[in-house]
Amino acid sequence: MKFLLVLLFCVLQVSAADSLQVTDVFARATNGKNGAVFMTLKNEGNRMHKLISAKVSDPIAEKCELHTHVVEGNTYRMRKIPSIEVPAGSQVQLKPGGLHVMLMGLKKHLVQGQTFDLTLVFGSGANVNVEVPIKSAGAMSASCGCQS
Ligand SMILES: [Cu+2]
Repeated sequence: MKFLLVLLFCVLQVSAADSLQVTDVFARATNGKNGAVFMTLKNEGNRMHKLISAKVSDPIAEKCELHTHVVEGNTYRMRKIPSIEVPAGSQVQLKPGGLHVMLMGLKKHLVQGQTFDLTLVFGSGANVNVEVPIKSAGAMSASCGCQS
């Protein structure tokens, strides 16, 4: 019985974020007030993961928001969304012109070649820390209204 409880505890522990892989993380260099972070979220588990917020350490930006792009007429507009869902067994790409983590109120420029730390917060309560490399301003497609 005791063994079973220990086993159960272990299963609960690993189910939080271990089935989720965060890859291809990057931000684009900017001198503007806002920046954007992109990545691929891959869910190899058997239940949904939901990204509900993100955090950066104070000196970088005032806050982070989860954004998507919607088409209104001929223009792409960013819209704040409450969460990004990653269904079991699938992957979701955050990329220029689509979903992204928005850095609001940048307190310093994002300089190509530098990195910063980002914490991804999931609905399960799991926090995943990633290091974000800063790529050139036009990295991966140029058609994004993410800057300023
Ligand atoms: Cu945005």
